[in-house]
Amino acid sequence: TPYDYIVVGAGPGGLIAADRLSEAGKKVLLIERGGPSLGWTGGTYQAPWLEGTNFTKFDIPGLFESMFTDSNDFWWCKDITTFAGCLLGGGTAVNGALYWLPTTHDFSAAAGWPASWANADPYTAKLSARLPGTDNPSTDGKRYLEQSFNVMTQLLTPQGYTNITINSNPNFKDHAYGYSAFSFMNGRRAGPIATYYKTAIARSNLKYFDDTTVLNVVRNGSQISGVLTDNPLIGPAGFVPLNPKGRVVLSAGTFGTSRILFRSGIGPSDMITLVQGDPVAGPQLPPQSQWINLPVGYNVSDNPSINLVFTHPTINDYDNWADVWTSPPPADVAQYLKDQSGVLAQASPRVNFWRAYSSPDGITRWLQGTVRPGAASVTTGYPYNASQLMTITAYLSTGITSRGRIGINAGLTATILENPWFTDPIDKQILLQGLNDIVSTVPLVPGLTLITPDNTTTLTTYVNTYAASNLNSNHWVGACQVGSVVDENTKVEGTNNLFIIDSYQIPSLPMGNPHGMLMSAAEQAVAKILSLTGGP
Ligand code: 6FA
Ligand code: ABL
Repeated sequence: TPYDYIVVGAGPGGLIAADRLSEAGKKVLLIERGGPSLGWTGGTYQAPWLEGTNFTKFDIPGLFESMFTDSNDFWWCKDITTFAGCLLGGGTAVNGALYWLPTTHDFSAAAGWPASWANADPYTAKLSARLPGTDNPSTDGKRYLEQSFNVMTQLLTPQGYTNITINSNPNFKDHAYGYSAFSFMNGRRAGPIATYYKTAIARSNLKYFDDTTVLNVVRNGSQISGVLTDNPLIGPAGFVPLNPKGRVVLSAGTFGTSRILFRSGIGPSDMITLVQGDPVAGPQLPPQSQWINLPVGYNVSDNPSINLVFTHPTINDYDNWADVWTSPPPADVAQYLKDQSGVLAQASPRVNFWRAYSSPDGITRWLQGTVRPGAASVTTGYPYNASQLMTITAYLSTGITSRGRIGINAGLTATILENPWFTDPIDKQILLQGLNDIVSTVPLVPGLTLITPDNTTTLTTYVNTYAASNLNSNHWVGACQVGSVVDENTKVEGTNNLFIIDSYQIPSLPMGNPHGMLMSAAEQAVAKILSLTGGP
């Protein structure tokens, strides 16, 4: 059966697209390569202490840190060399769920958007009506493991910071700090799954296929006729056709969407040549005369981030989250299972802060900090108390000028081709300045000790020798300047009916962790597509 719209990928972009298109009465097929995540979606990944409940690892916010330490980490895409979620919800099924309503700057010309995108407020309002977010996720209204908030108040107040409710004032992002906000609801992971997916899947005009990978779009020149998948149950030899006026929306994430484009003969010729050399994918390419040469994979950006690890006698780091999956404290389990309250109702972050920096090139760059009890790694010559760890991750955010390139290798694994961090030395200079400012008031906070780096390493040396791969923030966004890969309605240049709605079509990094901003962008993108003439 042909479809009006085929949406590829059930991450935040794809779920919003699928929900709004099906709400408009279109016949929609949503295809996801992974399986279910949350318990009510059919997910079954449970620790023994969850047996008999419908809570999976993905439902319980407090299990977030165990995503990185579980040996059975089936949810990460195995053919992408950075962290990416391959399951219902994509990154939002496994991420820290820090949730920030976008700023005006996030959709401005300075951020790379065409003027037709500048008024994002109605779309952000649509998003927050569905998913308000909370900085107080435990259902009993209490805050847990909040010791780091007091430490940060002592550290940041002398630097001129103001404590605010961050999502009540999205544009206040200079010398502002507050409680971390999340896309959780009712003490559970929610995001686009508990909202957009929930309404989409209930509609009879939406069909959902999971465990199905889209290999390429099938096209004759500029006209897409359908998608080829690895699942013969979806259609003959895995092919699904579009209606004559139908459209494909790619929402497979920055890496996944790029690979589908290459495999469809769209992108730089060096990437398509690699596809040509693959015995399975090569024969599916359109003839070379129909290749569409676009800078797919260029100009990608990700926040460079640097961890500072501290100890403070008041901090309880929850045993650094080490046993949270295997043997969490029984009282916390009982409390969570009773009414979704307590420590397990929140992911690890506790405090976020922002500061703006003017830079020698005239561009304002923002620094964002995320504070959590615990630490991913400690390198120190000091003796220290391992149950009193606190990490500040400092991200260089909006204004960053460094860019890199992603693509595929000969095995068609999606990978970084050129690192996107610190290609502009000014980015490094400003992040270093930010780190120096953060630690400038440590002597004013009794008991607070910076242990990584310790006193044998200056911050300058620490930054200069920080492993490039550790700078990764998992916040990949691409380049979509009009006339580059997509036009201002998110249509891929050189095609009639191929669209992109995901992190790939975001031109530059937003102020905060991106999933809130990119869901607002998805609301706007799908509205633009629906109002475009010539469609189904
Ligand atoms: N963003 C935030 O805002 N706050 C956070 O706290 C936060 N934390 C993390 C985090 O802790 C980790 C470990 C990671 C990896 C990311 C984090 N992010 C955070 C970033 C945020 O999750 C991402 O920016 C966001 O999920 C990107 O959304 P996209 O729509 O661009 O893409 P996804 O990768 O989420 O989804 C793509 C979907 O397509 C997946 O479900 C995938 O399985 C599917 N897919 C890919 N290729 C496909 C194919 N060929 N066929 C079918 N399906 C495909
Ligand atoms: C994000 O936006 C980042 O993409 C994640 O890297 C980050 O989580 C979450 N939000 C929460 O702030 C961190 C974990 O806290 C670390 O334990 C882990 O080592 C790191 O991700 C890996 O990138």
